[in-house]
Amino acid sequence: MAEDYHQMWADLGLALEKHDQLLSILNEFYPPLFIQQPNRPAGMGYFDFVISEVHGLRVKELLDHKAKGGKVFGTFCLYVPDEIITALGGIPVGLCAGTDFSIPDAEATLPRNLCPLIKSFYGFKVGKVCPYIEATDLVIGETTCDGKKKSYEVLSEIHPTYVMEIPQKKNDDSFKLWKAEIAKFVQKAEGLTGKKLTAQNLKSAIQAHNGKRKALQKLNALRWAKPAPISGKDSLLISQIAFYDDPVRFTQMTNKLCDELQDRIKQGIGVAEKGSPRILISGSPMAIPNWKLHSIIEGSGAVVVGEESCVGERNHRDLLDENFSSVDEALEKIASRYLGINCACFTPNNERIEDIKSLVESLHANGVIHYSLQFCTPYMIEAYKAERAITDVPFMRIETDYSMEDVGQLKSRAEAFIEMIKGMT
Ligand code: BJ8
Repeated sequence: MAEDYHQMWADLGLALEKHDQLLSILNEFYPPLFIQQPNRPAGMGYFDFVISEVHGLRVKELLDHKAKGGKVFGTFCLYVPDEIITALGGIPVGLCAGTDFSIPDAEATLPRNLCPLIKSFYGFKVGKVCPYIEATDLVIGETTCDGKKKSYEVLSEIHPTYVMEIPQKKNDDSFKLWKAEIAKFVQKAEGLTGKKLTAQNLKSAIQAHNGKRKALQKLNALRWAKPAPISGKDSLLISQIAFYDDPVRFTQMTNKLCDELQDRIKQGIGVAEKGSPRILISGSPMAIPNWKLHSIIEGSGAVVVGEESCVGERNHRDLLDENFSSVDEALEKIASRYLGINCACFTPNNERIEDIKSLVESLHANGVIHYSLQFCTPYMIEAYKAERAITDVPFMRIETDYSMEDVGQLKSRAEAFIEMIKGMT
């Protein structure tokens, strides 16, 4: 990091020694996983810089924003409408939830048999190792899976938390409930920020978030090329950074990288050997710094070309309609756009299975790996439907957590899967 941020972290109340350990683990893992990848696009330099400053520069930006009277909102789910927060002058930040480092602290309170993503985020708070959650004025939770909604009750005892009620079905009644829930959230956010939502401030916020989505769409469209011009690991990293970087800067830098990737495609430059199997990953989200499965797959001779995931396609696929003339009309469009996210917490959720099928085709994928975090029941059960529907290419289910204990076993399974695909192509 360019600066020494220890005073800032101390002011946020972090457990400094433990936090230093966390950063040193990250500093040890990151270069071999990312920087030393062969034939890497030069535009990844910006994203390496963001990671080198992961708990530094961006946190400082959030605190500078707060010093001027602005508010920071923490989120854990795609269903929280970021545009409303931005329109009210707040900053939305997707919070850390992707490492087993924070899990032992969580297990002192939460059950062991719980999704690692939930234990990780709770552990970041109780273990005092996440400057982002400490910088937030409010965490916005949601009633998606049982583990999350019950954990928000526990979190609310130690951090300001507000929970949005997410419907479980997609029909007219659910839409009404969801729209009313968004209106309640607007009231809450207006109260916190002291600002009023207008068609004008919403429009510019939507444009900013759509700009980010368009850049991510462009990036992911370029992965459809043969050979893939960027690794799955780097694409995943960019999708993860999208949740907390400044949206305008992120959009500029991602678009710049896309220009470079376009040149690489013209010149036939790829990141994997010609004929490497192309894998689509589908399932539970991979919160930063969860790079486990991508590393295993790409270390086994394949390339990940897409993620049917909330840290991936589900986040950027649908833009928000910018044509409205009143706040009410805008909220209707916001409700509609967000209810189109095909999360396994909904029932039924057949649209997600259709999404996987269409991605297999458009990405020219040679195989699908269905990824469920351990104890993530919605995705674990939906894997069955996905497996039955994907008949054109090989399909493999994986359930894992954030630990390194099963890496050897997962690697053997990934290698066998990739060899099987090679034998078919
Ligand atoms: S919209 S996928 S981000 S809820 S926490 S469901 S991994 S058991 S994160 Fe999610 Fe919103 Fe849906 Fe997307 Fe499973 Fe873990 Fe629950 Fe999870």
